Amino acid sequence: MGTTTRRTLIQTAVGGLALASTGLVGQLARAGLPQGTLDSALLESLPGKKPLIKRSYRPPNYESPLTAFADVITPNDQFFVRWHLMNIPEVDPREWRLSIAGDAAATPIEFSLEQLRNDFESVEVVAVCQCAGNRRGLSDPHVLGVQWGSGAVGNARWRGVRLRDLLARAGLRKDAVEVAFAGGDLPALESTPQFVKSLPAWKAVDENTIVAYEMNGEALPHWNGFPARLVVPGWAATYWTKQVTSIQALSRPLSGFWMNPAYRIPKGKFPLVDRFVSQESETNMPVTEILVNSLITSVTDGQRCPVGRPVVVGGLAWDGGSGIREVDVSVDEGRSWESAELGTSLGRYSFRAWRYAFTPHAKGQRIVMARASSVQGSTQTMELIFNGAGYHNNVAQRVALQVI
Ligand SMILES: Nc1nc2c(c(=O)[nH]1)N[C@H]1C(S)=C(S)[C@@H](COP(=O)(O)O)O[C@H]1N2
Ligand SMILES: [Mo]
Repeated sequence: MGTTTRRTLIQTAVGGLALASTGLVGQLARAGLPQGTLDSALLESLPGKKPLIKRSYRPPNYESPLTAFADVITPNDQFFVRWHLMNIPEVDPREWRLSIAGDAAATPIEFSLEQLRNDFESVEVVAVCQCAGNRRGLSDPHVLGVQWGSGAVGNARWRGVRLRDLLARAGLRKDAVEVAFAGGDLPALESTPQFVKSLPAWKAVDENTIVAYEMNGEALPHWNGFPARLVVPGWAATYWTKQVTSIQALSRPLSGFWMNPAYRIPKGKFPLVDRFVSQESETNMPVTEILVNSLITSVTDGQRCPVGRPVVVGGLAWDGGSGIREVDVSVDEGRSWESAELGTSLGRYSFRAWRYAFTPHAKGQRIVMARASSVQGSTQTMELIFNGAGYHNNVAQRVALQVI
């Protein structure tokens, strides 16, 4: 990383400290200002990114503001950023190597970026990358962890090579139970475990699981895993290892902090279909696929709307890969629901746009809500399914409009 870049980073950090010490955000929150105002008080730029909402600086955790979701494809420079560890190297693409080994790989092998680009069929998938903890900050009661609002999610067109093609070249054996992934990032303290995650073998060899070297037609941004990252369509982003350097085919389940106790949910509490059996315990299981969800993007909390004029309630919906069947909108706080019009599908792993127009005829507060349903048959919940880590928040959103 060049000196200019580093200076920018330091200035950003100092700006963040100043903001925290004046307690501006706290004051705004106490004044009861809408979420949009609170978020804009936290806007900050990382090098190469437009302003994002800072949740922490070291490690860098920045979520996308609502403006990033104007289109079904989230622009690279507004895509959220989430890292667990402090030391994120600047990777030289000529020196970068991806090794594939492990006790369930008969012929361990290593690839350069050139080889990934030239020696394998390149494939494309549009897929939602969502942190399992998206909306954790909205959990009631409050839970520990990065206090994400609704912006730890994004949708991109990913291009790369099928993981199963790479595994085949490494001689993947039939006794492989899991495939593990490590990136280039390292902890600041030796006592902090490296970020290593695994997938069940069946998901690793799914034709849609890829090692991506392109995002929306460009190289991946540094903050989103340059030069290559895992893309696991349908599954929570914890499995989407960035700056991936090592892949291990394993005949036994992976242990380690980031598999257990991290990213665990109580068994049987969520309507999930995909199983990660080798990691399940009596009482809990790892997060797997993304729950059906939606985001209202066309109107915001506290927005003023003139009486007698049409209001468009629109946004995005997504799920864990079955596709969106329907989005229902309520303009009377959930008493009645109408179907929204769906936009073109970019594939079952993608965000899907939707919209519904109505005309308010009376002044006063108007609560609008959206609730998506998936092809697989799940619908967003009306009440939070509470869990201690604040994962999988897919409560139907409420936005209060002021009709004037
Ligand atoms: N190497 C590495 N990859 C990682 C992580 C990490 O800390 N290190 N975090 C994961 C988690 S929890 C999330 S939510 C996504 C975030 O992807 P993004 O920063 O591109 O939005 O990266 C995943 N891949
Ligand atoms: Mo995450």
